[in-house]
Amino acid sequence: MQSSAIPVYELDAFERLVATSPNVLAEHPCVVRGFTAQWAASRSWTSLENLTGAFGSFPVTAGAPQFTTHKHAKMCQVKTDFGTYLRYVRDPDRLEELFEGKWSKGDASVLRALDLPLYCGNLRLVRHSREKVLSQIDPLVPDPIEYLNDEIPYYYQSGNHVWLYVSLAGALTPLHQDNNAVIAYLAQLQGHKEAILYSPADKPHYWRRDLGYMDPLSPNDAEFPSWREARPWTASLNPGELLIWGPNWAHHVVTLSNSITVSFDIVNALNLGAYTRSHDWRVELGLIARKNADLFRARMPHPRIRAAFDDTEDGHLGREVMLCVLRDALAAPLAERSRRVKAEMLQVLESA
Ligand SMILES: O=C(O)CCC(=O)C(=O)O
Ligand SMILES: [Fe+2]
Repeated sequence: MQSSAIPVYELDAFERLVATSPNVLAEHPCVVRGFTAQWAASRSWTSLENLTGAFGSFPVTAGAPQFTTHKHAKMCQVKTDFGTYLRYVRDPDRLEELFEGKWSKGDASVLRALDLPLYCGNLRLVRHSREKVLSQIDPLVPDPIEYLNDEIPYYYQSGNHVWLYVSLAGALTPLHQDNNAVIAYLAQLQGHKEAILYSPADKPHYWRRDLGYMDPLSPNDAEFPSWREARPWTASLNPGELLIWGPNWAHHVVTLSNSITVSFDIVNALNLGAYTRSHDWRVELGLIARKNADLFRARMPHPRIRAAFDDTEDGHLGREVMLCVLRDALAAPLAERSRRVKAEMLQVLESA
């Protein structure tokens, strides 16, 4: 299908659009200009030296491509720390020396043959100091986009929802959907990227359960015979621009010039039900509960929680913990907005 250029708005025009059409992100992604300039991160996170000082010791992996979403895709990967990854970004020719003994998939010679740079996309920024990190990207969303993140129990623990991407020209994030049906944005602080997005309604044409996602730059006719029926929505992303998309939109992102990007995940009225029905946060919450079993058992002395701890399925434990937290919260006085969110989550979870 004919591709569509993702519409570009100045911040005030985008804010008027969202005010009159709150569900616009379900219709199409948007590029917004003039939002990130107000962030402290536009200055503090655009220096690799600052980033090394703030996050250099955090453990990460870096892959080429960032991860794979097709059964037959090849990949290289190293286990390292963010500071070492940033040294690689400064000087990619130090590949062999920096990652000696760190390869979990492939090695330096396979990587050179793949002709893709390593790309780290799993820095867990918010696990350690949420306020310090969120204050750098304040305000978190353009007015009047609503976000209910803070009303969702364990939101920032049961999933990574703030991402910092530092990437070399050529770095690839293959086509995928984000976990937990979040609304998400890419805020470009430095360098350029090119993104191709597809509506969830077109998914039968670009995804197969047995294979995964197609490559939008080189669709395989035999594997995805109806790929022409899927409409690609395209945008090039320049410094100071924000690309925002609705729940379950698939995206493929190529870094065109050395780049720094912040990504943030949003839950609001558009996707609270889909978020609640997702499996990903349940598994993470179940794992947190298992790691802190004594604390969770003591706080939630219920037979169903006890039984869920004996169940081997982390997602089941996560769901039971959430049910318990929601019921306890709703039994006490709550602000109206918080009550509304938790009541909807409880209703969705009880009926699923
Ligand atoms: O910027 C990229 O390379 C991809 C980012 C992405 O997929 C995301 O933030 O959801
Ligand atoms: Fe993504």
